[in-house]
Amino acid sequence: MSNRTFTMIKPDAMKNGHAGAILDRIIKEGFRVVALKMTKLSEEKAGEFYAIHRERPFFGELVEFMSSGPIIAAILEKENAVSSFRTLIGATNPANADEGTIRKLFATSVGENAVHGSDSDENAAIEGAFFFSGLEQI
Ligand code: YYY
Ligand code: MG
Repeated sequence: MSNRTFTMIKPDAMKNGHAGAILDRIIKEGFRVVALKMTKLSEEKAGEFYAIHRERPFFGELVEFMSSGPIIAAILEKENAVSSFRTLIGATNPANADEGTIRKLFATSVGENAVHGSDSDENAAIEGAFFFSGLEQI
């Protein structure tokens, strides 16, 4: 089991001023920041990142939203990082997210849900490498 996951603070949370609170919560929950940057995805890059969802009805909106403003991308380290972080962020739809989770606290809607979290060790590695070179990982 890998001890790393990958996250993005999405454009809604950035625009709504929640980036600091979200990073603070992540660090207080015991995740170590391995790599971190603010960037903005082009539509092409957002489509590439979410290629697995290409056939889903929400794909167009997802790509438009994820390229609509800056994001913060980060690689995080903690024991059991992928599932521990998925628990911390809560369900995809904030209406179904547990009390106290990041999505319950900060998400706007199912589409604009504040944060990304990798769903497997394999995807965590792929997604981390999408944004960061080995030299950028401390
Ligand atoms: O991993 P997670 O982000 O919780 O959900 P996914 O099922 O991987 O979907 C990725 C992304 O797509 C989700 O965070 C918001 C968006 N989305 C949507 O807009 N509408 C849906 N019904 C499902 C997902
Ligand atoms: Mg997912």
